[in-house]
Amino acid sequence: MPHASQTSPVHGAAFSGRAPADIRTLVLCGGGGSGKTTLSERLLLDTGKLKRMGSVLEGTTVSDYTEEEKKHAHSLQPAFLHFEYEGHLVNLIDTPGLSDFLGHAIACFPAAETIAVVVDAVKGIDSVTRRLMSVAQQRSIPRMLIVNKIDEASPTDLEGLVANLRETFGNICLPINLPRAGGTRVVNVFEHDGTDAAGDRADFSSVHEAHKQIVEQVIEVDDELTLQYLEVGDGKFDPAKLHAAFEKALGEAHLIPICFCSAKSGAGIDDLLHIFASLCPSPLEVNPPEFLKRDAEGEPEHEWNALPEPGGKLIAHVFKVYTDPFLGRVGIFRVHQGVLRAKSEVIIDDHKKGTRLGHIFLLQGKEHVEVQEVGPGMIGAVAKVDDVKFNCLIHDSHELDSVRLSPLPIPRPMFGLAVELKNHADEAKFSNASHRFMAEDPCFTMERSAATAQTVMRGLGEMHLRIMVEKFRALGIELMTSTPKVAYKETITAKADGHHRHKKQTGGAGQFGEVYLRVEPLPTDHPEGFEFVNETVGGSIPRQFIPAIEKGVRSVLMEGAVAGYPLLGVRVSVYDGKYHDVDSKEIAFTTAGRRAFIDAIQKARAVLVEPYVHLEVTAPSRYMGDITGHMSTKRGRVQSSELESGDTCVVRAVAPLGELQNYANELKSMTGGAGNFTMDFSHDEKTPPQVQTAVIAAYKPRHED
Ligand SMILES: Nc1nc2c(ncn2[C@@H]2O[C@H](COP(=O)(O)OP(=O)(O)OP(=O)(O)O)[C@@H](O)[C@H]2O)c(=O)[nH]1
Ligand SMILES: [Mg+2]
Repeated sequence: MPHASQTSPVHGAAFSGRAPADIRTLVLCGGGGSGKTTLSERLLLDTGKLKRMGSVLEGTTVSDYTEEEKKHAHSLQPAFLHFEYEGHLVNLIDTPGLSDFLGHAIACFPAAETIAVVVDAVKGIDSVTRRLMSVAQQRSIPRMLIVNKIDEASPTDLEGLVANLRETFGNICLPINLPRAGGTRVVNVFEHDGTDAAGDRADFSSVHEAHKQIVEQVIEVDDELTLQYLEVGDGKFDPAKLHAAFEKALGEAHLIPICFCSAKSGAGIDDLLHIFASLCPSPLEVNPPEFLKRDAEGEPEHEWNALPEPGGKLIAHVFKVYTDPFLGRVGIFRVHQGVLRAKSEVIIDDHKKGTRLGHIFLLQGKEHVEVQEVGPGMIGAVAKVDDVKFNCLIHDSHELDSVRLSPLPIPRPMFGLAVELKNHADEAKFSNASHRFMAEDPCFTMERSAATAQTVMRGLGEMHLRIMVEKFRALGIELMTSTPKVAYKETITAKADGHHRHKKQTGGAGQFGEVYLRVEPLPTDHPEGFEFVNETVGGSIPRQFIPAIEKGVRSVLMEGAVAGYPLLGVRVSVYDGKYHDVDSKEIAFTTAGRRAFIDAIQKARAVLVEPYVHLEVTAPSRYMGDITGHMSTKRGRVQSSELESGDTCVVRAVAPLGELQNYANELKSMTGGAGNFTMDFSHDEKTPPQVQTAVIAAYKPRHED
C-alpha cells in the first residue's frame, strides 16, 4: 500500500528543502556494458548539468571517476547523480553491472522508488538482468526496462527483444514508447494513440496497438476506470487521467514499462526524461521500504513503515560507505522520514550515546556540495563519522532504536583467494586496509582459516578480487596470491555417546568432573548449526557447572574433531555425570565436557562437507552443450538447461565451489567472451570418500590437553 496522505505538524525547525512530491529517485542497473554510465552522462548533458559528454573508454565520465574504474572501463561502485527536469529533482544512482559487483547495485535498492534495468538492445537479457529484476520484484519496488543502444539494433531485433522480455518477465512488460524514423527518435505510446499529428509511424508494431495495450493494462487496476473505458471506447481515453492508476499498476507489479533509447545518438532521451519526471513514482506514491521494528525486548519484530514527511522523527538509512581522500569515511544515506541536519546530534542504530554529525553533502559523481539539511526522499552524504557503518540507521529518538531494514538478498561472497604479505612489516597497514574494505564492500570478507593456516579474501568473482588486490597495492601493500585450500566443514551423521572422567590430584586441592553426553545430527538448515541441551536430573551435575561443560564442548567446534575443520550440525545433550564436593571446579568440567564431546564425535561417523554453489549461466545457445558438458567435469549437476527465444540459453547447475576457482576464465574461453554467470551459495554437501580419507589422513590432531 502506498503511504497515506502526509499532513502533520512540522517537528523541530522549519524545513526549506525539496518537497518529497517533487523528487524522483531511480537506481540505474543492468548487465555490464549495457550503457548505464553513458546514459547517465547523456542525461546530465541534456538537462544542462554537463557541457560535454564524457566517455567511459577515455575515463572522462562523471560516474566512473576512480582510478580503477578508468583503468577497467567499467563502473565498480555506485555513483550518485542528480538533475532537474520538468520541475522535478531526479536522483539517479548509476550502479555497476558486472556480476562481481552486483552487491553494490542491490544495496542501493532501498534508496530508490524505481529500479530502471538497462538492457543492451543487441546482447539482450543476461543473468544479471534476471537477478536484478527478481530482487526488485521481491522488494515490491516499481520496475522499468530501458532498452539502450537502439542505434545498433534493427527493428526486427528490437521486436524480438520485446517478445523475449515479455516471455521472461511476464506480459506485464509493455512498451511505453516505440522507436521511429529508423531508430533516431521515439514516439510515446502512452500519450499518443496513433491518430494525432505524431501519426502511427513506428519502426515496428503500431502506435495505436501499443497505446491500447498499455492503457488497458493500466486501467485494469481500477474498476471505475475500466467501466469508463468501456463506455468511451478504445483509444479515446485521456492519459492525463490515468496518473494514479499508472502509479498503482507500477506499485502492484501489474506493469513494467519498456522504453527505448540510445545513449550514444541521444534518441529517446527526451522521452525517457519525461517518463522519469511525469510517471516514475515520488516517495509518496510507492510501497514504503521494508523496515522491521521490535516494540520491546523479547517480542517478535513487526513491519514498520517510515512516512516520508519532514515533520516526523528522523530515519535515514546508510546504504553505502566509502573512504574519500579528503573527507575520510563517507556514509551515503537516504532520508526516509524527518530531516537530517548538519552538525546535529543523532543516534546510530541502538547506540546508547549520541553522535555529533559534521558537514553533510549532496553528491554529483566525485563532486560534493555542502548543504545544511537533507529531507525525506533525498540522498545525502555525511563525512568523518566513524560510527557510520554500511546498513546502519541514523535517527533521533531512542524509541526507534530497534528499527532495521529487513535484510536484503545481497550475494554472499563465496569466491576465495589466499593472500600473503610480501613484506611482513606491512602487517598493521594490511589489517587496517582489510577492515576498511570490509566496511565499504558488503560482498568482501577477509578471514584467517585456522584449519588451512591461510588468510583468505572472499568476494563475488575473480575480477572482484583482482581489483581488491589492486586496491591494496594502491595503498602500498603488495600481496602474493594463490588458490585457497577448500574450506571444508565437519559434521556428524550418527548418534553417539561420549564420556570422560577428569581427575587430577596434584598436592593440595584436586580437580574432578565426570560427564556423559550424547551427540546427534541437526537438520542441515538449522540456523546456528549447534544446540546444547542439559538433560541431567537429580543434581548429578550441579547447575552451576553446566555452562563450564558447554564452554568445553564449544571449544571443539572451531577446530573440529576429525580433520581440523569447523564442526557444525550437532546437538549435544548432557545426560549424566558426577561431581565432588571439594575437588569439582569449573575448569574440571570444561575439560571433561571437551573430552567427552571429542569421544562422542569420533564415534558419530563424522564426515567432511564442502560448500556448493548455485550457478546460472547465460550464453548464446550454440554453447549449451559445451557448458553442460563442462559442468560434469566439475562434479556439478545440471538442474536445467533451456533455450530462450533470441538465440540464448540458460543453464542452471549446482557444483562444488572448490572446482570453480577459475570458472570466469573457463567460461570466457568456452564462449569467446559471450557467456556470463551469477554464483550464489547453495548448500554444504558431503565430499566424495576418497577426498575425505585423504584430508583426514593429513590431519595431525591437537587434542592433547
Ligand atoms: N552504440 C552504442 N554504444 C553505446 C551506447 N551506450 C553505451 N555504449 C557503449 O557501450 C560501452 C559500455 O558503456 P557503459 O556506459 O560503460 O556501460 P555500463 O552499463 O555503465 O557498464 P558497467 O559500468 O560495466 O556496468 C561503451 O563503450 C559505450 O560507449 C549506445 O546507446 N549505443
Ligand atoms: Mg557503468
